[in-house]
Amino acid sequence: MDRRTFMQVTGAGAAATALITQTGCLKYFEKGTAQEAAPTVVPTTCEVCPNKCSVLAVAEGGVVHKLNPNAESPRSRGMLCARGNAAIKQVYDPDRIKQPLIRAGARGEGKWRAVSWDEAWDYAAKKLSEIKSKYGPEGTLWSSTEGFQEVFFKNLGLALGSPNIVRHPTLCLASVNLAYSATFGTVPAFDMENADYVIMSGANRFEAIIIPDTMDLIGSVMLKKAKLVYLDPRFTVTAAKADHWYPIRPGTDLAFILAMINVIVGEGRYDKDFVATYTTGFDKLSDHVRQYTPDWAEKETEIAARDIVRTAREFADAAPRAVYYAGRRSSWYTNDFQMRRAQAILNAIVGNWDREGGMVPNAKISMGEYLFLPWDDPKAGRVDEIDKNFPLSAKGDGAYLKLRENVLSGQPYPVKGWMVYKQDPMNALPEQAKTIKMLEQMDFVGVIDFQMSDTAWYADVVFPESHYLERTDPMEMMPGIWPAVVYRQQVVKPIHDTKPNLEIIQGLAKRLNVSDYFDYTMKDWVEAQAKDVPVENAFDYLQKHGVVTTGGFPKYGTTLKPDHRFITKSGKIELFSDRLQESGYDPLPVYKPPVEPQPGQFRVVLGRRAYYTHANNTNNPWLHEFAPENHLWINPDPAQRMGIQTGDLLEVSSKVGTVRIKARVTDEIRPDCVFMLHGFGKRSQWQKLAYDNGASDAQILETAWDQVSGNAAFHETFVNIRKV
Ligand SMILES: Nc1nc2c(c(=O)[nH]1)N[C@H]1C(S)=C(S)[C@@H](COP(=O)(O)OP(=O)(O)OC[C@H]3O[C@@H](n4cnc5c(=O)[nH]c(N)nc54)[C@H](O)[C@@H]3O)O[C@H]1N2
Ligand SMILES: Nc1nc2c(c(=O)[nH]1)N[C@H]1C(S)=C(S)[C@@H](COP(=O)(O)OP(=O)(O)OC[C@H]3O[C@@H](n4cnc5c(=O)[nH]c(N)nc54)[C@H](O)[C@@H]3O)O[C@H]1N2
Ligand code: SF4
Ligand SMILES: [Mo]
Repeated sequence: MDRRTFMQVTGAGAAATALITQTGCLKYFEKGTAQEAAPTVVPTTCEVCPNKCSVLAVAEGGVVHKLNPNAESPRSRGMLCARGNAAIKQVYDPDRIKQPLIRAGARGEGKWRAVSWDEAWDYAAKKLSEIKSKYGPEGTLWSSTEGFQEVFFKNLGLALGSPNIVRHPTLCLASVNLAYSATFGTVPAFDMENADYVIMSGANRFEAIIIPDTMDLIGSVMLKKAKLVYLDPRFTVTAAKADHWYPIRPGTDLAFILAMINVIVGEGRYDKDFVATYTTGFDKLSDHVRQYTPDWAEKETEIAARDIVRTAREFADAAPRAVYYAGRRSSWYTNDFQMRRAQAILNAIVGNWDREGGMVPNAKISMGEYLFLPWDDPKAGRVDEIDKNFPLSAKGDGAYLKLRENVLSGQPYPVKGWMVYKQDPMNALPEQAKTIKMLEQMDFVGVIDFQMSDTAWYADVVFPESHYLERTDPMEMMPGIWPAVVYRQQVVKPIHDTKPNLEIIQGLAKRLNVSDYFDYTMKDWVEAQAKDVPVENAFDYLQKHGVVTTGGFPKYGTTLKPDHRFITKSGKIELFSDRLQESGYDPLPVYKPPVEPQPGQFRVVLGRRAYYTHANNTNNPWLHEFAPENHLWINPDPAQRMGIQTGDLLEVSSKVGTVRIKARVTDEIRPDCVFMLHGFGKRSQWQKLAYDNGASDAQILETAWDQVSGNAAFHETFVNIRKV
């Protein structure tokens, strides 16, 4: 497909509808299904973001020609977004990593020696073994982001005896997950399709695509005219589709929510039966929120008290078909947990739990499991000392920023080997200078990626994984309102000397004497998984269809029985939480005002646009057409005062770094904030389109984290700006 055709089908063409243009979504292939597909069509699963949309890949002569959506998926339905479509370009990127590489110059210098797989494995295993003998297995760190083959990577770290597995949640959604778990004992889904009233704090669903929520919102908000109230210091595409957009003062959403609770409780608009039957701590909540009046919240949020009162009344009246949507990336502020918990409490008191158009416990369908040899628990504690620092958080995922601090200080013990899978810590962590320091103090760094990320650029060994279109992965059960099992299978043979992660891990395991734990093939693994999938000849079915679901969803009300025990300490929905109190945290959300920028300073806020995933595909030439570089969004008021015009080159400095980036003067952002898109200003020269193009937000963002979950707090950075 040429560029012009791509732009047309993915919605950038002039003929596309307004919605498609803005979301970058592709909805025109609704009727393509696996059964109708020609023999060269392989059902598989997209790997370009966490959504895992179902794909029908069209290949001929070992070349992928086109990716179409697979409408059999109850989750992604007939949608494959611009990023998903453009994955073809990743396969045929001339600057991909084509064979294993060993560093030949200084770290970050970009000098490489192409080597055989044996040499790469031998070299890495020798280094990891040396580190293990000198510092113990805890001297090795294993960091990764979600993906269907992530399990093998994590397992190698665990089989070696390292407690130091660190995953992406504390850069992404750890605080929201913990807040809902602390309240309901679980993290629910939101029935956006059937909701009549939706409030969103900066969950930019028409650009930051989450399926099925994005498609459900298109249905409910755009077609059925459900009411959408959207709070964001930026005017996003979601703001454009909302009934009310409030450019809230950053960091004050908790004040807005507490004032809503104040109105709903004060006016007796909560669901009294539900609160009495299913929750605990209402009286304490009621006393607690008395101080948080709408007039008080107006001063904090800059949203008029009358608008807060109206929103509270409308929300309570629309309940249970009303949701305060949880959002996904909750790595914002240092009090993020409490802000998300207040949302959970607000949802609880209007009784939208497990109701159509409300919040729904995530449903699952069954899937088998391959039983591999278990290993002993690691002897050492985690280097991030998570038990001590974040006693309530998910232990297995670690706390990334605290971990980096401890590794840098060598406390409580040295960590000298770092293996990275499907992650780019150089860009995903704030304060890049610290990440570089951490890379530099390692005796060994190994990266498994399909392209030369900034982190790979600083590695000692780079293991090229085959692209998702070139490999078969484990199946995955995607829980939700419409749960499904999805399968990723090879569409074309690898075009370079690359391997799937399982084989990369097995090569290392053999040399590290832990092969026994990896004594299986991908086929063994997926066959075991397919065994319990509730469809006849499940393996065969998944090969033909790529996705399995069962009828009977959505299911509402399964937990609405007065004797239902929620997985909380009290067995009820905890408005007041003893567990939080016992751990030294506020048992009810207490508002603390955000830190203010000094005069002349701006707060940096982050967010997605529809055409890029993180720092992952800013080098994709098709996507590059949508946004060839990033700009600093700045409001016309300060811009005028500072004599800044669109296109002017700016120097942007925080306490930890300085970048240069061009201005975009726009009233789509508050005067006290600036915004830039992630994934530009790369250091890796192999990513030609993103290298030294625009600026990297990771270089100026400061290190801060949420107190309860340890989640990164990415919106706590203030910058000074100067025209160059
Ligand atoms: N500054 C800043 N930091 C952020 C964010 C932000 O917006 N701004 N967002 C945060 C959030 S919400 C998240 S989830 C994290 C995401 O952080 P990361 O997980 O680091 O995100 P990506 O940029 O997608 O990087 C993934 C890397 O995996 C590689 N990759 C992709 N597919 C495959 C594959 O199939 N196999 C292998 N081996 N490698 C693959 C890509 O080439 C890329 O180098 O970042 C967080 N950090
Ligand atoms: N196209 C695309 N889609 C994606 C991804 C992607 O990379 N690209 N990544 C996926 C992943 S891993 C994630 S985690 C999700 C993230 O999806 P979202 O959770 O929607 O997160 P962001 O897009 O980062 O949007 C955050 C918004 O919050 C606003 N904001 C900043 N501060 C405040 C504040 O104080 N109050 C309020 N109310 N708003 C504020 C920002 O301006 C921004 O618009 O998207 C997923 N979908
Ligand atoms: S939303 Fe787009 S990038 Fe993400 S899985 Fe679906 S098609 Fe792929
Ligand atoms: Mo994320």
